[in-house]
Amino acid sequence: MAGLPVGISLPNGNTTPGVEPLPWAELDALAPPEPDRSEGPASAQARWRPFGQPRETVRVVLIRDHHAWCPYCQKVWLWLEERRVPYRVETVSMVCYGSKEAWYTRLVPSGMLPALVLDGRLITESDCILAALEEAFGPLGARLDDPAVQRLRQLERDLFRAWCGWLCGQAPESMAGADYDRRASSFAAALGTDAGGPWLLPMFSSADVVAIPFLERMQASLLYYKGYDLRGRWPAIDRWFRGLEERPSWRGSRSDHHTHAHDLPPQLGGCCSNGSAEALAWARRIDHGPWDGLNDAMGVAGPADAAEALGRVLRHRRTLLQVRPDLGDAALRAALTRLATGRPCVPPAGSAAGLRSLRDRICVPRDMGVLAARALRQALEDTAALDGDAQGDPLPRRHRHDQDPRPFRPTDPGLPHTEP
Ligand SMILES: N[C@@H](CCC(=O)N[C@@H](CS)C(=O)NCC(=O)O)C(=O)O
Repeated sequence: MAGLPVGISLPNGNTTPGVEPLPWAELDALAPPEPDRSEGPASAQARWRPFGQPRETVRVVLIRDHHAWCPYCQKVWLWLEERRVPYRVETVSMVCYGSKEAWYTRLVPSGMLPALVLDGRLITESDCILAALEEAFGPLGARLDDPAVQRLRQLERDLFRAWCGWLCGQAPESMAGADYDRRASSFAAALGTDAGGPWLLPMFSSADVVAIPFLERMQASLLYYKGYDLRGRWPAIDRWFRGLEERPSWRGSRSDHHTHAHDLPPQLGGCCSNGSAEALAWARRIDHGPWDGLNDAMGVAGPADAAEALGRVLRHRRTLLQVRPDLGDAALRAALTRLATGRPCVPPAGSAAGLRSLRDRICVPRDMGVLAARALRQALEDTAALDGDAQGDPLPRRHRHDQDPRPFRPTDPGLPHTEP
């Protein structure tokens, strides 16, 4: 009976044509083949990025966290992509969502990320890593020790400290908010005056790269917890983000607001909402959708984004159904049918909570790109809504063990042979 139209009763009593959940074989046929991610735009799923060089000549191994939550890792990752330095990737757990792999703590006893191996030499601390990369491969735009870059770096670090103080509730709300706003004004002024835009210096450079991961997290978290729209408030910062949205390095390494709103609390020891009407409205939109056009200029998710999401879920469907028994086979197929065909598809009764649990656990960019994730969140939500209002189990705030990567990477060998 797969694919046959069925009547769906809407809350207003009308009926709309829908389809029955497609069988796995038909969904598989609709998914694109897994692309070669070693070339083309940056991707969190790529393990090799040789940039046209023979693999045996690759001198760099980047060790970052599995879920791409670590901003210091993203800083190095962006630099490698922008400078087109060939590299290989290894991934490791962060303590908030898993246990550190033994090979990594043997290599880096503190377990801190990122680490980089350059010509067999281990380097830790993201600033030391960038300095070593610059030494070996040349600068990305202005040099890191250029006084102009140092001055801009200071602005970003001041903004970072003000962000932590405000978001984590370390200072009284109104003082901390005003302090952040003042620092954001200085950052926006540097973008507006020094360069003529959109970048911090006349050319895109390391000055931009070191700021990107932190401003990305500020934008998401301040909307969600404080109702403060960094892009909306400062046109020069919005222009900078619009420029970044065109760059494959950022499109492939960036996260989305939902992922950050829920990955930051365990990393920072908690994020405090100010409970304002704006914060609550943004939080509702980020958590419950609609996600298309949410606070950026990325455009709306199209068929290629839906196909990306479909392919990614199909690849992991067996593990997903094992680790989330609340998500039944037919319910998942119903949501994927919606995603693939755009047609409403009624899930089995009682599946809304399981579908929404999965909606809340899509992790960008680990699982897929921003637009693909929007398409999938929407398909899961739209399908759940046909069953009812039940929400999924709440996301934990002190840890994210619900994101344990091990079931998805059973044979990951890591880097056991690298010498410190
Ligand atoms: N100063 C360090 C900071 C790196 C850092 O704080 N890394 C965090 C992740 S964002 C970490 O590895 N924490 C251990 C963990 O979460 O497992 C650098 O710039 O590399």
